[in-house]
Amino acid sequence: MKYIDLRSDTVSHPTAEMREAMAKAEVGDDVYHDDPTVNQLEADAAALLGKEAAVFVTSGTQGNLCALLAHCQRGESILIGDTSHIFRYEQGGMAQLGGILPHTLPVQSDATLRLADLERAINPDDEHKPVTRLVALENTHNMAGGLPISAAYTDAVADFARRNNLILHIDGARIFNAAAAFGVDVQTLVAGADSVTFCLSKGLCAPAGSVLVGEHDFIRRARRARKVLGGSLRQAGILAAAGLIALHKMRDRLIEDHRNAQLLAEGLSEIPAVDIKSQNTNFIFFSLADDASVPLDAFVHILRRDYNIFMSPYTGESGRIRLRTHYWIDRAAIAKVVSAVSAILS
Ligand code: TLP
Repeated sequence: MKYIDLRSDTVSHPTAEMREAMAKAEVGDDVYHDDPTVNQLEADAAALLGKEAAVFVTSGTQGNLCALLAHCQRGESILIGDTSHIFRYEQGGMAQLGGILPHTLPVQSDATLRLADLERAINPDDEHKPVTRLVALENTHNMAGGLPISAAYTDAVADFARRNNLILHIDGARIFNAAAAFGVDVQTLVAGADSVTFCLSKGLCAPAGSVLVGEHDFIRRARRARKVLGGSLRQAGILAAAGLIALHKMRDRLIEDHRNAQLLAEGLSEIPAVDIKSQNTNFIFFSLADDASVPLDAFVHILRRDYNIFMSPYTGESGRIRLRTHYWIDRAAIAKVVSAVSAILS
């Protein structure tokens, strides 16, 4: 890449190996379950996460929506973090298209929901109230600065869900970053979940696509939801071929992105006008000191115009800049970013 794009890990491009595999992919019509490459991806994804079945979806947003539509009836409610991606950044698809009511709870600084809050939020069997059907967690948590949540916490929520007859869904868009951060097998992070969405196209570099996993019957309903959302692709094996490489060859290197994020945060923190707010997994948040030589918008503009470095002010939290490391951000890029930021702010 001629530019250095730190706006998100979603900007990562497919690798040369992915492009080659895509060109050679064996394909069929996936609506007939006839695409061998999609079938392989779904089987491998289900096995890797320790679930019965999987469905390839176009995006994380679609995976989460298919899950909610397959789990819940219209008029039912779900318990979900107030800063979760599903609630904040998926256009309220659950309500818009599924008639599902989000009951939001405060996300704690460690990216968890308090069990006591969950307990209190369950509606009693009362004809005035929507039926509480599901709990949704997010791992890693985007708005909490990319914090991973532990297997022990997820198990506790799963246990709570089982005791209360609730379903547990995990938005695991970056679940492999969480697994890398804790150094655990991904199965331990999702063991108690009924369903998990994860993305092939963020840190794992595939050009598009996510996977939703769960029990056979749930996946059958989720496939129906995918169809009505217009997400059933035909020769999707072209995309699944890149997804297979993402799944099998890109997970183990995510820890490198985390180390690079740490290095970048360390480098930036030595610049007096930079205030690092947090660094977790592949995320960094920082702000500029009040007396910085340029305001934030101008800073972002100059970085792009003069250095080909892309950063974006985080819309959710004004005054902050969010950076993400990924496959295409290497040590040389980090050095360039630190020196450009230093030059602009000196
Ligand atoms: N997040 C994107 C933007 O939408 C904000 C990003 O750049 O981080 N769950 C989580 C936790 C996510 O961060 C995202 C994408 C999604 C779901 C949705 O995935 P896509 O973009 O594939 O629909």
